[in-house]
Amino acid sequence: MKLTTEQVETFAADGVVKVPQAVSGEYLGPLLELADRQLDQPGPWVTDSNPGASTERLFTTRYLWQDEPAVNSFLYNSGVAELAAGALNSTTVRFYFDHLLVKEPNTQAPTPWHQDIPYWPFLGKQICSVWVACTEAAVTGSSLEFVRGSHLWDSYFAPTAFSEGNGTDDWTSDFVGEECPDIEAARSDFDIVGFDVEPGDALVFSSWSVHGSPANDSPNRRVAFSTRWLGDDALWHPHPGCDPTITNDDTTAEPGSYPADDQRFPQIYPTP
Ligand SMILES: O=C(O)CCC(=O)C(=O)O
Repeated sequence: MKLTTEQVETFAADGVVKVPQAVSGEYLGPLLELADRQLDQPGPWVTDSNPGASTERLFTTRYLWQDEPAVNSFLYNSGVAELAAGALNSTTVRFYFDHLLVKEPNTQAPTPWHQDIPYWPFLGKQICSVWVACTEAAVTGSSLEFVRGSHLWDSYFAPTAFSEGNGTDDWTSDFVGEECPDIEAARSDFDIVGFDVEPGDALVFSSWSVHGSPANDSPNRRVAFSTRWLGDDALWHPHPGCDPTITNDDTTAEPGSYPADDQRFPQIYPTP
Protein backbone atom coordinates (compact mmCIF):
# COMPACT_ATOMS: atom_id res chain seq x y z
CA MET A 1 0.00 0.00 0.00
CA LYS A 2 1.26 3.47 -0.90
CA LEU A 3 0.30 6.65 0.94
CA THR A 4 -1.68 9.19 -1.03
CA THR A 5 -0.22 12.66 -1.60
CA GLU A 6 -2.72 13.98 0.93
CA GLN A 7 -1.61 11.45 3.56
CA VAL A 8 2.06 12.39 3.01
CA GLU A 9 1.15 16.07 3.42
CA THR A 10 -0.79 15.33 6.61
CA PHE A 11 2.20 13.48 8.04
CA ALA A 12 4.52 16.38 7.16
CA ALA A 13 2.22 19.00 8.72
CA ASP A 14 0.80 17.13 11.73
CA GLY A 15 3.54 14.59 12.49
CA VAL A 16 0.98 11.79 12.29
CA VAL A 17 -1.35 10.24 9.77
CA LYS A 18 -3.94 7.50 10.12
CA VAL A 19 -3.94 4.90 7.37
CA PRO A 20 -7.18 2.90 7.55
CA GLN A 21 -6.89 -0.82 6.86
CA ALA A 22 -3.17 -0.62 6.15
CA VAL A 23 -2.40 -4.16 7.30
CA SER A 24 -4.19 -7.31 6.28
CA GLY A 25 -5.85 -9.47 8.94
CA GLU A 26 -3.55 -12.41 8.18
CA TYR A 27 -0.75 -10.63 10.11
CA LEU A 28 -2.84 -9.70 13.15
CA GLY A 29 -3.88 -13.15 14.41
CA PRO A 30 -0.27 -14.30 14.88
CA LEU A 31 0.54 -11.05 16.71
CA LEU A 32 -2.40 -11.55 19.10
CA GLU A 33 -1.22 -15.07 19.72
CA LEU A 34 2.29 -13.71 20.35
CA ALA A 35 0.83 -11.25 22.88
CA ASP A 36 -0.77 -14.14 24.78
CA ARG A 37 2.51 -16.05 24.80
CA GLN A 38 4.54 -13.03 25.88
CA LEU A 39 2.17 -12.28 28.75
CA ASP A 40 2.66 -15.86 29.93
CA GLN A 41 6.39 -16.01 29.27
CA PRO A 42 7.85 -12.55 28.81
CA GLY A 43 10.84 -12.00 26.55
CA PRO A 44 14.02 -10.24 27.69
CA TRP A 45 12.97 -6.66 26.94
CA VAL A 46 9.76 -6.06 28.80
CA THR A 47 8.19 -3.16 30.64
CA ASP A 48 5.33 -4.20 32.87
CA SER A 49 3.41 -1.90 35.17
CA ASN A 50 1.64 -4.71 37.05
CA PRO A 51 3.07 -8.19 36.39
CA GLY A 52 0.53 -11.02 36.42
CA ALA A 53 -2.55 -8.77 36.65
CA SER A 54 -5.43 -8.90 34.17
CA THR A 55 -6.51 -5.28 34.78
CA GLU A 56 -4.54 -2.12 35.59
CA ARG A 57 -1.62 -3.25 33.49
CA LEU A 58 0.44 -1.83 30.63
CA PHE A 59 2.74 -4.56 29.33
CA THR A 60 5.22 -3.97 26.54
CA THR A 61 7.74 -6.32 25.00
CA ARG A 62 10.24 -5.52 22.27
CA TYR A 63 13.03 -6.77 20.00
CA LEU A 64 11.33 -10.03 19.06
CA TRP A 65 11.96 -9.93 15.30
CA GLN A 66 14.95 -12.23 15.26
CA ASP A 67 13.19 -15.00 17.18
CA GLU A 68 9.55 -14.71 16.22
CA PRO A 69 8.52 -15.69 12.67
CA ALA A 70 5.26 -13.72 13.00
CA VAL A 71 7.22 -10.53 13.58
CA ASN A 72 9.73 -11.26 10.85
CA SER A 73 6.98 -11.93 8.34
CA PHE A 74 5.15 -8.76 9.39
CA LEU A 75 8.28 -6.65 8.81
CA TYR A 76 9.12 -8.03 5.43
CA ASN A 77 5.68 -8.71 3.96
CA SER A 78 2.94 -6.58 5.52
CA GLY A 79 3.83 -3.36 3.65
CA VAL A 80 4.56 -1.24 6.74
CA ALA A 81 8.16 -0.53 5.62
CA GLU A 82 6.86 1.06 2.43
CA LEU A 83 4.38 3.14 4.43
CA ALA A 84 7.24 4.41 6.59
CA ALA A 85 9.40 5.24 3.57
CA GLY A 86 6.50 7.09 1.95
CA ALA A 87 5.70 9.15 5.04
CA LEU A 88 9.36 10.02 5.61
CA ASN A 89 9.94 10.81 1.95
CA SER A 90 12.95 8.55 2.24
CA THR A 91 14.48 6.45 -0.53
CA THR A 92 15.18 3.62 1.93
CA VAL A 93 14.13 2.49 5.37
CA ARG A 94 16.03 0.33 7.80
CA PHE A 95 14.31 -1.38 10.66
CA TYR A 96 15.13 -0.48 14.25
CA PHE A 97 12.83 -2.50 16.54
CA ASP A 98 9.41 -4.00 17.08
CA HIS A 99 7.29 -3.16 20.11
CA LEU A 100 4.18 -5.04 21.16
CA LEU A 101 2.02 -3.03 23.56
CA VAL A 102 -0.80 -4.54 25.57
CA LYS A 103 -3.08 -2.45 27.75
CA GLU A 104 -5.35 -4.62 29.81
CA PRO A 105 -9.04 -3.70 30.37
CA ASN A 106 -9.75 -1.11 33.04
CA THR A 107 -6.22 0.23 33.19
CA GLN A 108 -6.37 3.72 34.61
CA ALA A 109 -2.72 4.60 34.08
CA PRO A 110 -2.20 6.46 30.82
CA THR A 111 0.79 5.88 28.58
CA PRO A 112 2.68 9.05 29.46
CA TRP A 113 2.98 11.88 26.94
CA HIS A 114 6.40 11.59 25.33
CA GLN A 115 8.50 11.86 22.19
CA ASP A 116 10.09 8.63 21.00
CA ILE A 117 13.39 9.97 19.69
CA PRO A 118 15.05 10.69 23.07
CA TYR A 119 14.48 7.02 24.06
CA TRP A 120 16.41 5.84 21.04
CA PRO A 121 20.10 5.88 20.10
CA PHE A 122 19.45 7.77 16.88
CA LEU A 123 19.11 11.29 15.56
CA GLY A 124 17.49 12.36 12.32
CA LYS A 125 14.20 13.79 11.15
CA GLN A 126 13.42 10.80 8.92
CA ILE A 127 12.64 8.39 11.75
CA CYS A 128 9.12 7.20 12.48
CA SER A 129 6.88 4.52 13.95
CA VAL A 130 4.08 2.60 12.35
CA TRP A 131 1.66 1.69 15.17
CA VAL A 132 -0.82 -0.93 14.01
CA ALA A 133 -3.99 -1.70 15.93
CA CYS A 134 -4.40 -5.44 16.47
CA THR A 135 -7.66 -4.86 18.35
CA GLU A 136 -10.34 -2.22 17.99
CA ALA A 137 -9.75 0.79 20.26
CA ALA A 138 -11.49 4.11 20.68
CA VAL A 139 -9.49 6.88 22.33
CA THR A 140 -11.43 6.03 25.53
CA GLY A 141 -10.17 2.47 25.09
CA SER A 142 -6.58 3.77 25.00
CA SER A 143 -5.92 4.48 21.37
CA LEU A 144 -3.23 7.09 20.75
CA GLU A 145 -3.41 10.86 21.00
CA PHE A 146 -0.92 13.33 19.53
CA VAL A 147 -0.06 16.98 19.89
CA ARG A 148 -0.48 17.99 16.29
CA GLY A 149 2.61 19.71 14.87
CA SER A 150 4.79 18.95 17.92
CA HIS A 151 7.35 17.20 15.71
CA LEU A 152 8.28 20.70 14.51
CA TRP A 153 8.86 22.13 18.00
CA ASP A 154 12.61 21.48 17.94
CA SER A 155 12.30 19.87 21.40
CA TYR A 156 14.05 16.82 22.81
CA PHE A 157 12.24 15.91 26.02
CA ALA A 158 13.56 13.53 28.67
CA PRO A 159 12.16 10.02 28.31
CA THR A 160 9.72 8.87 31.00
CA ALA A 161 9.49 5.33 32.35
CA PHE A 162 6.31 3.51 31.20
CA SER A 163 6.40 1.34 34.33
CA GLU A 164 7.62 3.75 36.93
CA GLY A 165 9.31 2.16 39.91
CA ASN A 166 9.41 -1.55 39.09
CA GLY A 167 12.79 -1.51 37.43
CA THR A 168 11.86 -2.57 33.91
CA ASP A 169 12.66 0.75 32.29
CA ASP A 170 14.65 2.61 34.92
CA TRP A 171 17.30 3.32 32.29
CA THR A 172 15.30 6.39 31.26
CA SER A 173 16.37 8.12 34.48
CA ASP A 174 19.97 8.46 33.22
CA PHE A 175 18.83 11.12 30.76
CA VAL A 176 19.63 14.71 31.68
CA GLY A 177 17.40 17.30 30.04
CA GLU A 178 14.13 19.12 29.85
CA GLU A 179 10.97 17.24 30.83
CA CYS A 180 7.98 16.95 28.53
CA PRO A 181 5.38 19.60 29.44
CA ASP A 182 2.39 18.35 31.41
CA ILE A 183 0.09 18.10 28.40
CA GLU A 184 -2.68 16.43 30.38
CA ALA A 185 -2.87 19.28 32.87
CA ALA A 186 -3.30 21.86 30.11
CA ARG A 187 -5.00 19.99 27.30
CA SER A 188 -6.79 23.02 25.93
CA ASP A 189 -3.43 24.77 25.38
CA PHE A 190 -2.46 22.12 22.83
CA ASP A 191 -3.85 20.98 19.51
CA ILE A 192 -4.59 17.38 20.49
CA VAL A 193 -5.80 14.85 17.95
CA GLY A 194 -6.83 11.28 18.83
CA PHE A 195 -7.69 8.37 16.57
CA ASP A 196 -10.27 5.65 17.08
CA VAL A 197 -8.93 2.56 15.33
CA GLU A 198 -10.10 -0.76 13.92
CA PRO A 199 -7.86 -3.83 13.64
CA GLY A 200 -5.44 -3.28 10.76
CA ASP A 201 -5.52 0.52 10.92
CA ALA A 202 -2.08 2.13 11.15
CA LEU A 203 -0.95 5.37 12.75
CA VAL A 204 2.28 6.51 11.14
CA PHE A 205 4.01 9.14 13.26
CA SER A 206 7.26 11.02 13.53
CA SER A 207 9.62 10.01 16.33
CA TRP A 208 9.59 13.71 17.29
CA SER A 209 5.79 13.88 17.78
CA VAL A 210 4.56 14.21 21.34
CA HIS A 211 2.05 11.43 21.93
CA GLY A 212 0.51 9.23 24.60
CA SER A 213 -2.59 7.21 25.27
CA PRO A 214 -5.21 7.62 27.96
CA ALA A 215 -6.60 5.02 30.34
CA ASN A 216 -8.22 1.92 28.90
CA ASP A 217 -11.75 2.41 30.19
CA SER A 218 -13.11 -0.37 28.01
CA PRO A 219 -13.72 -4.00 29.03
CA ASN A 220 -11.36 -5.13 26.24
CA ARG A 221 -7.65 -5.78 26.06
CA ARG A 222 -5.97 -3.29 23.72
CA VAL A 223 -3.14 -4.74 21.65
CA ALA A 224 -0.99 -2.70 19.28
CA PHE A 225 2.19 -3.45 17.39
CA SER A 226 4.58 -0.58 16.78
CA THR A 227 7.54 -0.89 14.42
CA ARG A 228 10.32 1.69 14.28
CA TRP A 229 11.90 2.87 11.03
CA LEU A 230 15.10 4.70 10.08
CA GLY A 231 15.16 6.82 6.94
CA ASP A 232 18.03 8.23 4.90
CA ASP A 233 19.12 10.89 7.40
CA ALA A 234 19.26 8.64 10.49
CA LEU A 235 22.49 8.80 12.50
CA TRP A 236 23.64 6.44 15.26
CA HIS A 237 23.55 8.48 18.48
CA PRO A 238 23.86 6.44 21.68
CA HIS A 239 23.42 8.62 24.78
CA PRO A 240 22.67 8.31 28.50
CA GLY A 241 19.05 7.38 29.18
CA CYS A 242 18.41 5.69 25.84
CA ASP A 243 17.20 2.15 25.27
CA PRO A 244 20.04 -0.17 26.31
CA THR A 245 19.13 -3.09 24.07
CA ILE A 246 21.53 -2.16 21.30
CA THR A 247 24.66 -0.37 22.47
CA ASN A 248 27.92 0.61 20.78
CA ASP A 249 29.21 -2.87 21.60
CA ASP A 250 26.43 -4.53 19.59
CA THR A 251 26.69 -2.68 16.30
CA THR A 252 29.18 -1.71 13.66
CA ALA A 253 27.50 1.71 13.46
CA GLU A 254 29.76 4.61 14.43
CA PRO A 255 28.42 7.50 16.53
CA GLY A 256 27.41 10.33 14.22
CA SER A 257 27.21 8.04 11.16
CA TYR A 258 24.46 6.43 9.15
CA PRO A 259 23.70 2.99 10.68
CA ALA A 260 24.52 0.74 7.72
CA ASP A 261 24.58 -2.34 9.95
CA ASP A 262 22.65 -4.99 8.05
CA GLN A 263 22.60 -7.38 11.00
CA ARG A 264 21.12 -4.96 13.54
CA PHE A 265 19.26 -2.53 11.31
CA PRO A 266 18.37 -4.34 8.11
CA GLN A 267 17.17 -2.38 5.12
CA ILE A 268 13.68 -3.67 4.43
CA TYR A 269 12.45 -1.16 1.86
CA PRO A 270 13.26 -1.31 -0.93
CA THR A 271 14.38 -4.93 -0.83
CA PRO A 272 18.18 -4.68 -1.20
O1 LIG B 1 0.48 2.02 22.64
C1 LIG B 1 0.73 2.87 23.48
O2 LIG B 1 0.02 3.08 24.48
C2 LIG B 1 1.92 3.77 23.32
C3 LIG B 1 2.60 3.56 22.02
C4 LIG B 1 3.77 4.43 21.82
O3 LIG B 1 4.07 5.31 22.60
C5 LIG B 1 4.60 4.19 20.64
O4 LIG B 1 4.34 3.27 19.86
O5 LIG B 1 5.58 4.96 20.47
